[in-house]
Amino acid sequence: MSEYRLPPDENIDIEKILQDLEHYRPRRKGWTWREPAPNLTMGPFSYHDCSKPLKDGVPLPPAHYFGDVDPQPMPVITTEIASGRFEDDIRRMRMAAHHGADHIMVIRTSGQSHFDGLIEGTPQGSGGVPISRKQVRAQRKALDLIEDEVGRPINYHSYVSGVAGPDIAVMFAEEGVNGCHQDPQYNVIYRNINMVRSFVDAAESKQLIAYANMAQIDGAHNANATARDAWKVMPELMVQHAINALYSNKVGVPKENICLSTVPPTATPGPCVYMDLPYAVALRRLFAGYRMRAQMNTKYIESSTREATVTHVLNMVVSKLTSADIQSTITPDEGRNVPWHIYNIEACDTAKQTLVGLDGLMKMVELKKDGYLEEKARELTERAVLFLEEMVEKGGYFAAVESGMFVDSGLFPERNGDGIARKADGGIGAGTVIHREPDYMAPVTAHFGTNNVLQYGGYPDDPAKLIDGCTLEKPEKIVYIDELDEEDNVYLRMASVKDFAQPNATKLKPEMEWLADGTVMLTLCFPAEKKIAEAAAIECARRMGLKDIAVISREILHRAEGTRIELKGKVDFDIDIHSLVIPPEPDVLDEDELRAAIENKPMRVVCGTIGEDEHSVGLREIIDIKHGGIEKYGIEVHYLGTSVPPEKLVGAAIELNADAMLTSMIISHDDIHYKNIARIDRIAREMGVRDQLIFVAGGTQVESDAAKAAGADAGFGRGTHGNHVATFLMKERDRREAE
Ligand code: Z98
Repeated sequence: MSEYRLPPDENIDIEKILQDLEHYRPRRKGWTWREPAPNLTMGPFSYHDCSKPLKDGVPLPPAHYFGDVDPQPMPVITTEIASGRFEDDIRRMRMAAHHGADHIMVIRTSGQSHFDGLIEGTPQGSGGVPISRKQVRAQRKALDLIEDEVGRPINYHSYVSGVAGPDIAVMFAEEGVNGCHQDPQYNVIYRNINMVRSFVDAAESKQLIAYANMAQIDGAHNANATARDAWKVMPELMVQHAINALYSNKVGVPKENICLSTVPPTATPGPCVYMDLPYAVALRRLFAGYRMRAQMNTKYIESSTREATVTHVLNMVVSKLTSADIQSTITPDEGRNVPWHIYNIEACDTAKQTLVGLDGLMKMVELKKDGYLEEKARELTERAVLFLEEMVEKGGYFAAVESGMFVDSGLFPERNGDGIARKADGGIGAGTVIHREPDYMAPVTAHFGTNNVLQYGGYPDDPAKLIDGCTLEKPEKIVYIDELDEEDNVYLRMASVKDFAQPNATKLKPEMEWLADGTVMLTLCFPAEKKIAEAAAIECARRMGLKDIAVISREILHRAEGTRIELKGKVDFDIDIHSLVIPPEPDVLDEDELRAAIENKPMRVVCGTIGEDEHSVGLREIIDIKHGGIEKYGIEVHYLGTSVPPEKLVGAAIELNADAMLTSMIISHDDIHYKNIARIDRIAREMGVRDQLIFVAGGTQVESDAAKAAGADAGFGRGTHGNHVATFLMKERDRREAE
């Protein structure tokens, strides 16, 4: 086995992952939940329902105010990855794991449901990745390394529905896949696969899911995503959950591995929590003991990331008020169809931020046990029971599907006649189920039904013993196929972007989903109506040299006054890494050196925010001893206040015989900050004191070079601390004295 370990600050080497895959064996099988961390304290805070922290991760942006804490909520966090190239997805998995994902769902290439066998090799997919043994192995192997790095097990997941369900289930059990979707109803309703075949296949698949201790997610949420009025299918959703949950449990999957795929069915601008919460309460009550996988509502997602994020957050409020064992973070990806790295990561952060932000909520609030919430939850349950009764009356599930009972957009028992009807003897794979012959023998572990090994001298409790173990116990019996397609495989794809591949890349290109895809996104705002703005945005992108331009979203700021356009395009140049000019890290003297220098030779500064600028917080951070500002080193600071006129600043510097002037400006409209810098410089020159005064300008929008060009000696932007400014003042004084 390879000894490759991930270097913490270097890129993953995909070539190393692909080496020796033939001999890779999964190091564990089965699903892992997060470990609770009761009484967790991190930095200045105590948490109430968080899980064990990560060994290494990327905290939320404001964490640096709080000692870089990165608390992890209790639910397993899912990220769905679907770029079509598994080798690029591995890099995204590493990013997602560092942002808190521990459930990686790999979407399949479109049409894989209808393949009636396994795919081999690593062809490129569309809308997802062709799931094959090699691809699964490579990703599971990479995840082993990634989980060592973050210090938490990562669950790997894909789909077992479809015509080749049992074949895939065997492969997943062999390869240590930790979770999967499996629901025969999905085949029947959405993929038009024959019902009899689907339910027989499901028994076999579920047996393997039970054997490998995988978590299973059902497909009920698809009714929500498909029905015309998604919120009206709530009773049916419960029935679909019930059918798959009970069927799985009877086959042998333990309840705690059976996850209901539940979606809050409504979305804004509907009063969604008012409608979704009773449903969530009813579901959790009816299915106590099963797990809840809270998927977000994707049915109504449009292309605004902001809007999708709010829906995600509202969905998680429902999760928090009820429960979620797995929280999905599908947010902008599925709805917007821009399945990019950045959206996976944003959505993981949205989940982490929301769930941690709501930590301890249920210690303070309680759902009402009477009134609307209870009555509505009860009403929905009653409608579901009536649905089930009608199904039984009709002659069972198959008859009910034939009559179009499912995915009808009426709120049961109301019917709209727009359900999806399938024939029991129709669909893909119809007539392919045959009775076992009396001498049928299956000397394999985890097979549904009779193995018939006894008559061949075998042991019914250990049927594979007859052949000295099947592939589940003896992975060396697996026939590993590297590649089948000479023109469509990972080696060729990687060769085509060889110069860009880390760790030894020589070139860089921006990317959104694939190495060197060259994709960029632009946000533009035009003072025009939608159609004009869209055409103008495309023209802008064309003149900027982008290729393959496509608009992603349009948002009206006002019908005539403004439209916001987001578009994507590709750049056709690449950047030579070695030609890049990387600015040096800020030069910072240590605290003792700074103190000693000031003690040796005191320094006095005058400062203020300038012009019409009332924002004093940033400047305070730089000067106040409390915030680690320059006073701390003994510098004498004269704070003149806010909105100080430039003349007054220079005048005060002369009057106090100061060594330096410090200004801060946040307002940057019409470049007023640079204009004020130029005025201060000019006044100081006119008064003949410029050479005696060091002049430092700061503010969030201040760029060092532009500030210098405008007339300051230095400019300090976002992220500056007192020690940066103090170091500059010391060094500049020394430099001037040496002249
Ligand atoms: C999700 N983003 O669930 P093909 N089986 C079941 C499914 O629900 C799905 C598939 C198979 C969603 C994804 N679900 C939607 C029960 C898909 C997928 O290969 O696309 O047909 O299988 O998280």
